[in-house]
Amino acid sequence: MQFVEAHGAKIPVLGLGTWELSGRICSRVVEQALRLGYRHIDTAQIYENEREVGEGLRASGIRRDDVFVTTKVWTTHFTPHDLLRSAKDSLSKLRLSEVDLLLLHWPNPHVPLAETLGGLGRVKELGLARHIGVSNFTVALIEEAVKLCPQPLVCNQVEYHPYLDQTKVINACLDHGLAVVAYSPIAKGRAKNAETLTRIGAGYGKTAAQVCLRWIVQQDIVAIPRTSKLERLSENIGIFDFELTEEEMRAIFAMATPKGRLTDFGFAPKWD
Ligand code: 1BO
Repeated sequence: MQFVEAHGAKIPVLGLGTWELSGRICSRVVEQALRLGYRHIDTAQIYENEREVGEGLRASGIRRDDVFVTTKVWTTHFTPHDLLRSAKDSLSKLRLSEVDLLLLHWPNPHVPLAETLGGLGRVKELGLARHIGVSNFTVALIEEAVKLCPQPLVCNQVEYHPYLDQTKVINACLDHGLAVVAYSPIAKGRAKNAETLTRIGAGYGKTAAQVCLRWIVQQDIVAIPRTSKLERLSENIGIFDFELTEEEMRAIFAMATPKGRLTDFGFAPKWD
């Protein structure tokens, strides 16, 4: 497995997203993913599946230190006191003594960012998270956060797939040494039927989804596709034995459309 490095963090370039996975399915998918070679699992407090993610981790038999585990704090816990309590609660559900990466899940304009970042830094100082970062931060918020945060932020996790041009936010992350982690990397399944991806994949004996994920990791961006289907786990990890040409990369960049964003919650910040 390849890694993306940022401020001392070594993040496996392919991970398993667990948004909307729950119960027995969640623990089985996590266990199976780890057995297949995944070494990066992404969860969040708001997904309400940290307990099952921890169960899958233990059932896999893979050593804790060999797996990169990310969780996220929800916006309602952004005061330093709540943030610390929330991180401890996540660890207790996961049955871990620390996570590899703890993220602020979405910006919350109602709590001063300096306060929240101070609290996040404190969680790291206490050894409850090896690294800290953010998710769904716009360019303006990244600029503000890197100035205010007492510790280096190692990533910004954002929606990213061929239909969504994220050049501005990606460049802002790179300017400050943050890794980019792509959620919904197959565009919630839409990319599976894309003509451009299917055509390119035919030349390599790969599916459209595999070409899509390859396009992301070939940009040194971490992809965390979610699936509840065991056969898709193997498909999604089968992207390390071929390489897209520059022309193919460009053809996929050309798929972006102005209305490509799929995740648009009412509380989300206004994107640049
Ligand atoms: C509300 C959860 C969005 C994906 O992390």
